[in-house]
Amino acid sequence: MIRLFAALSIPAEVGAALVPRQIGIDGARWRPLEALHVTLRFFGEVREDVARDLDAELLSLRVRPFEITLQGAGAFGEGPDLHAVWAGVADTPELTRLAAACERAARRVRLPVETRRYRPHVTLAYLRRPDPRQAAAWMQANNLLRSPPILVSEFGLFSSVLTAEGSRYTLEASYPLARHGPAHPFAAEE
Ligand code: 3AM
Repeated sequence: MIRLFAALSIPAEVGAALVPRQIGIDGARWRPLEALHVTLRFFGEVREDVARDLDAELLSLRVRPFEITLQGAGAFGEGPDLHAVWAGVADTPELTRLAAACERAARRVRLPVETRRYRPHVTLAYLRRPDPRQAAAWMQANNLLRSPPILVSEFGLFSSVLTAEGSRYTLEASYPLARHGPAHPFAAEE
């Protein structure tokens, strides 16, 4: 079994501008620069043969490159349940369509349907019972965050391994938008 998700990587220079914002909440597990991403679809624990099918489905998606802009800041959960703070993504229909295409790919390989609404974001920290005043102050201080436009010309399939320091992600395959090339490890095993 392999724990997989599809995501957009954040360019290093955009990520580097987020790092200075990773302060001000005691006990927060701030995510390292290399882990910053916009999840398109979390697939969960997947059998290797299903992963190969999923890889083929993602490879067959036909989506044109587009731009996204990171905008605003927010949190998942409320009060004692507040468990993550993130940078938001400005409304982008193309991004919603790409996420929906990943959802359809997941359904074609018979993974369980995702019922939650897609809310694109870049998780900056995971939290456990943070001081609510610190969390509120962080959101207020970062609410005007806005990145330059980010060209999305590919997306990735990442594996995730849980470690003591948090999840460690590995890029397993990448899928150029518009025209898809080779070099896909799951397909190569066939
Ligand atoms: O995009 P972020 O970093 O917020 O929270 C996990 C992370 O999201 C999420 O998938 C991303 C890569 O691990 N994730 C983990 N378990 C999940 C689940 N059961 C989940 N998303 C939905 N359902």
